Amino acid sequence: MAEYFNEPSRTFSEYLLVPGYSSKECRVDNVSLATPVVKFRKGEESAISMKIPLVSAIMQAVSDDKLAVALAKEGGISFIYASQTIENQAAMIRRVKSHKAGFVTSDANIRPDQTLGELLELKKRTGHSTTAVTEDGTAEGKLVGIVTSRDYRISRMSLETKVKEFMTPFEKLIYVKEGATLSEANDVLWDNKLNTVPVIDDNQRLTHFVFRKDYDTHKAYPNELLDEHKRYMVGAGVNTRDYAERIPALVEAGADVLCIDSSEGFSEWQKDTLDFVREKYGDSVKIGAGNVVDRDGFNYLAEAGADFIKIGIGGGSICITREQKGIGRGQASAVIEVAQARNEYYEKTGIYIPICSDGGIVYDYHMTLALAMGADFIMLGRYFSRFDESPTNKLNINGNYVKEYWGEGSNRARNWQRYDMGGDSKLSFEEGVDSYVPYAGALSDNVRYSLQKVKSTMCNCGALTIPELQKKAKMTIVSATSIVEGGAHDVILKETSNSSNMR
Ligand code: RVP
Repeated sequence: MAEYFNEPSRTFSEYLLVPGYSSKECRVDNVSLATPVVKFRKGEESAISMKIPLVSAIMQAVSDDKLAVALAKEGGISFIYASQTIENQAAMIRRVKSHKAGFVTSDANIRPDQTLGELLELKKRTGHSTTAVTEDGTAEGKLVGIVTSRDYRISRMSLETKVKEFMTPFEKLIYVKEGATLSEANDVLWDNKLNTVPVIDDNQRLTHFVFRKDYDTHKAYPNELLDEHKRYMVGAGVNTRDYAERIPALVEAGADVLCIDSSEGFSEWQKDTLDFVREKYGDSVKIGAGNVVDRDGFNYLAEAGADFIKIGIGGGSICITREQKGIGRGQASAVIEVAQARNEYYEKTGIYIPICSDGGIVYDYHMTLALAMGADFIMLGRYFSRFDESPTNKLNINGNYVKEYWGEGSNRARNWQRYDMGGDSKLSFEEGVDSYVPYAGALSDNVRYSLQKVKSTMCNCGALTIPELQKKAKMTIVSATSIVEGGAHDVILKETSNSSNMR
C-alpha cells in the first residue's frame, strides 16, 4: 500500500514566527548572517562559507557572470547556469574569476567593416555610448579603434558608412596596459580629460575598459566574498549527462563550488556524478546535489557524498512540475523534514551537511522562515531575475518596466538534462513557463533591504546568528482567515507601492 504523510504539504505563507525574548544586545547591527556552504566535521569549519545566506538559481534568466560578480560583492554565490555549451559556461566562470573592480569587460563591440547603421542598432540594444572596434568584433579581439557619439553625425552621414572611416583609430587612442592598477588607470583618465580608457594586453587585444563615471559610484562592499587569491567566488551548475567533460572544464576555469542541477535528485544518476568527482578529485572539488523533498532523499545523497543538499520540487515561481507530473511537496514541509534528517545525520556521524531551500520565496519574510526551519542558505530565481544585473531584457509593458524570466524546463530554455530520466536527449513536455517579473533596480540595494528585514525579524526572535535562530524560533501555522489579517485590511489604500516593493 502507498505510504501517506500525516501532515498536509505546507508552504511558507502558512507559517508565522512568534517573537521570543530579545535582550538589548539584539540589534540589527549585531546580527551575523554567515553560513556554511559545504559539509564539515563537528568542531571544524566549513571549507566554504558565505557572508549572507543567498545563492542565485542555476538558470539562463538569472545566473551569468555579471550577476555572479554583483552577488559576490554582497557576500553570496551565483551558480552559473549549465544549459549552455561547456565552453561558454567555463568562459563565464573565467570572467568572474578575472573580474577586477572598476575594470569592465566591454559589451558593445563592432568590427571595422560594419556600418554606421549597424553601430546605431548596437547602441540602441546596449544603451552604451562607447563602442570598441575590434578586428573580430568580440570583447577580447585586437583593438583597432573606438567610437563614441563625437565620432559621427547622423544627419550628414550615410548609414552605409563603414565604421573604420569614422572611428578614432588605435594610433590616436590613449590606453593603459594590462596589469595597471585601478588608480593608475584613473590617473590616465584624469590627466588626459578622458571619459573612458581601454586596457590592452601585449598583443593589442582589448581586455577591459575603465570609465570615469564609475569612479564616484564605487560602493563599499563590506561583505565581499573572495577566494584566497582575492578573486570573487562563483559556483556552477552541472548535469548528470556530460559531467565527465563539463566538470573538468569548470574546475579548470576556477569554479569554487559545483551543484548538480536536477528537478528531482533522488536518483542513481546523481550518485554516479558524485562518484566521478570523488574518484577524480577526492574532497578537493566541492559539489552539492539535489533536489529532494524528504528524509529518504536527503539520506541517499548524504551517503552518496554530497557536500550540500538542495531542497525543493515544484515550488519555483515558473515551475509547473506539480501540475504536469503530480510530484513535489510544499516547500515548508520539505525544508522542515530535510532539516530534521540533516540534524539526525549530524548526531549520528558528526558530519554537518548544509541544506539549501531552493525556490518559492515570494516575500522577504519567507527567507527568514526558510532559515528558521533549518535551511543554511536559500536559492532564488525570480528574486534575482528582477535586477539590473540579471542577463535578461528589460522591457516597458503598459507603462511598467519588467524583465523576462523563464524556467529551465520551458520550451525557451530547453534544459532537458535537468529533467532527464534516461532515454531521449530532448524535452518531452514542458515543466516551466516563460514570464515577466517587475523590474526592481540594482541587486545591491535590494539584497541589503531584504536582509535588513531578515535581521530585524531575527532580533524579534532573540537570535543573532542563523544557528541561534534555528534553535530559538517558535512557529505557528496560520489559518486561512488570519492570512487575510496579515495584509493591510479594512482600510482604503492610498497607494500600493509598498506591497510591490516586497515582491
Ligand atoms: P523561484 O525563486 O521561485 O523563481 O524558483 C527558482 C527555482 O525554480 C530554481 O532554482 C529551480 O530549482 C526551479 N526551476 C527552474 N526552472 C524551473 C522550471 O522550468 N520548472 N524550475
